[in-house]
Amino acid sequence: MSEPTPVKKGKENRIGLDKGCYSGAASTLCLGCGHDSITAAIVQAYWDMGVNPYQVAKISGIGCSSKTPAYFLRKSHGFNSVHGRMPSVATGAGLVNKDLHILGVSGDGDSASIGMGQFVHLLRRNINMTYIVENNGTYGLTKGQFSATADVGSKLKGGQPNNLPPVDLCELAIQLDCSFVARGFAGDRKQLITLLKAAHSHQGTALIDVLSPCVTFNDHEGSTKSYNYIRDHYDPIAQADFIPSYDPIEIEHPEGTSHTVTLHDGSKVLLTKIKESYDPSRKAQALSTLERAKDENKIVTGLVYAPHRNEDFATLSNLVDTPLCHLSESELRPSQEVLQSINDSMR
Ligand SMILES: Cc1ncc(C[n+]2csc(CCOP(=O)(O)OP(=O)(O)O)c2C)c(N)n1
Ligand code: SF4
Ligand SMILES: [Mg+2]
Repeated sequence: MSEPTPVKKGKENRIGLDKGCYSGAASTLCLGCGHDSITAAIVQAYWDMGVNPYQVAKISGIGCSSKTPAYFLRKSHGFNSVHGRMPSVATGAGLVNKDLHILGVSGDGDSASIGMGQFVHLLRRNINMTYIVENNGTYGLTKGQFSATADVGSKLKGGQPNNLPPVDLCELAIQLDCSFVARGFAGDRKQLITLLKAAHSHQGTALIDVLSPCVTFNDHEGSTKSYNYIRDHYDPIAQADFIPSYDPIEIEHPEGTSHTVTLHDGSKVLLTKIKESYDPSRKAQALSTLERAKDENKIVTGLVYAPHRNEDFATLSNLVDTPLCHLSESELRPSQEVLQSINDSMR
């Protein structure tokens, strides 16, 4: 993969690249698919931030959602893996080269069904990455069966209701102390771009569960993952602004009406009060907010949980500063004496 060359004509971002460097192949998804809106938000967010596409690795599983990395960041590294196995490939890539930004893209089927075991352990390990679930409550690619995130009572196109309780990926992630948990909606591009920027600046796993209607198989009357249903039940917890570390940080909101989350690179997320002062570091509040919203038939979006959990898996594993992939063979191979002492310590 060759590094993108800065262009000096037209509109370029702070590293001199135009937006074309952040797009990809033409989408082959159905017209109006929520996943394409997420792609557009990713292009905008990464271009705005001036992320070097060459420093990003896009990893996905299988599904319409997992096809989307072909449609953005054409100059980035990419690996379209096996159904439900994005987390283990992302873990490997992130540990072997900790200088790369890992951007995982998955679906609700990919993460909440076949990949559930991988999803759970990735969050426990706090792998340094952005993890996007493009959640449409259905297996889009295999023509519209219920997925594990479908709500009780939600109906298939043919009218059959789902009678199994849904997996709420955000609640599960909070229980596992995921260090950044957000919910977005493909139809709210502005909020999603803010969440993507904050996720990128976060060190550790940043999960964004994005409600992303499947217009072909799950956008009808009776579905709780349709555009109309989500718009009617939409409830952002707070207005969120992202202030990157390289911008002057001036906060003007009066005391008690806002909450600021400082990210590891010094960037800030400013949550401005809508209904109540929301502190995303409190686990019980985060869980009760999601549960209360369900009782009230609402869908909460925004940065739901961001506890102070400092150490990602690479740090906990005591990795050396140089990315493992840049170490020479002699640096990687322990000497006979070192091997012997390791063996002796285990006797
Ligand atoms: C091991 C394996 N099992 C089953 C499949 C069939 N399959 C392909 S995509 C998919 C579900 C995709 O659903 P989701 O992850 O929600 O993505 P969407 O298409 O809805 O974006 C299934 C079951 C497969 N490709 N591999
Ligand atoms: S089948 Fe559904 S999820 Fe797949 S591309 Fe079409 S609208 Fe999108
Ligand atoms: Mg799906």
